[in-house]
Amino acid sequence: MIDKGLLLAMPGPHSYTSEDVVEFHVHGNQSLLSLLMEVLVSLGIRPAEPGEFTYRAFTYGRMDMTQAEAVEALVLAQGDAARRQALRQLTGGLSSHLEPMEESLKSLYLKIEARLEFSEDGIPSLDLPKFEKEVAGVKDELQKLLGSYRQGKVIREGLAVALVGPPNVGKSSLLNALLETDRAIVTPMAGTTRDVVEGEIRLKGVRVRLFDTAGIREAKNVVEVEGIRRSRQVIEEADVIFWLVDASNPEESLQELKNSSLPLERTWFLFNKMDLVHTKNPWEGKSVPQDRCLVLSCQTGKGVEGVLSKVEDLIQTPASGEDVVLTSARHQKEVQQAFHALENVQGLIKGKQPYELWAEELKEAALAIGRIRGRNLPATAFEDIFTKFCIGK
Ligand SMILES: Nc1nc2c(ncn2[C@@H]2O[C@H](COP(=O)(O)OP(=O)(O)O)[C@@H](O)[C@H]2O)c(=O)[nH]1
Ligand SMILES: [Mg+2]
Repeated sequence: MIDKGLLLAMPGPHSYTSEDVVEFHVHGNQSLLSLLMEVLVSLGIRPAEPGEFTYRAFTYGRMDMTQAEAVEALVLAQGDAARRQALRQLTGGLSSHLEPMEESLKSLYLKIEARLEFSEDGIPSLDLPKFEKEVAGVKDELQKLLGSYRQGKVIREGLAVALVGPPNVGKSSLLNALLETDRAIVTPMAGTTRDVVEGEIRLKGVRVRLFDTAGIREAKNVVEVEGIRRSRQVIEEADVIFWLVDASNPEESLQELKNSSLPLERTWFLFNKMDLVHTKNPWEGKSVPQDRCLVLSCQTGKGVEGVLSKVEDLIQTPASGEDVVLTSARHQKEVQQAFHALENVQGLIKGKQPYELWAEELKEAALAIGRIRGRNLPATAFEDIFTKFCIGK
């Protein structure tokens, strides 16, 4: 006797993998579990590889590759939006979007292939305008999917927001205000924050990670220099950069900006300490894009809401449950490949190149989309995908 427990028998083909499956439910005691495993192994059973159950489910056709990958995404989902996204993929949302595209690509390919093989048999000549329109249609769909990838990444991994700027402009104060705690040390002394301080909030079901950084300036102290190096690292990796400006002394903050070479398409300018000034538009006459400026005061709390809603705007989760979003780098790579192949087809048509070359590209596009759903994947790809899974899934 090892334990008293429950044995669940799940006959195929209705089990998770489609095979006959038995589950032991026992008490969660480590030595008990080891003993039970010992007994089972002595009976010729072995522990599962990571992702093996899902791999088997895939092999038996219980799910396609996008659904198998969604299992792992669901386990790892951070936040509500990521969970919904994974669930949509698990129930076939992405596949049902890809299937008609693959079909269209195949039929385009076959149209060309038929004319290659039976050129003398009097097949009507190709309706070129219609053909070109169909190619452009699929290409548009692929482009939309590619556009959704960044959005998908935010849903899955969350949004990283960097609070940067020179010392003493109120970066740590803003972090605390956004987190509604005293997470970071705030003092009137320049150079208080030396390390990156991280905090997390949730907006629209998405994880938003906030990074408070050491103020960027010419520093001699080795600790501060290291702090500034880390600030630059955070800037490098952030999705959104908030460059803080002391509204009561904007020149200095903006001077430092010139030396910092920020990626402007990801940067917004927050004029803090508005309680100290009388102007409404402190950016006037300054060389910053006006439509990227916000005002606030961490002291009074006025404007902090505005910063939060700016972050919300940047999240853009799919509004309806219908939107299909690419979340995986593997999928993105294949869609990109298909997209390029269709670009090539368009070039070949324009250049009046032979059908053989069109067929080659169309086939490549169809195969790339098929690979997303797990068709014709090289054996090594399965290993790459499933070894990332947790054991027992
Ligand atoms: N008057 C005023 N002072 C502020 C405001 N925000 C921060 N401070 C003060 O500015 C100083 C530096 O703030 P801190 O958050 O440490 O700046 P950091 O170096 O950029 O992290 C502290 O004395 C804060 O109390 C604000 O909105 N108004
Ligand atoms: Mg600070």
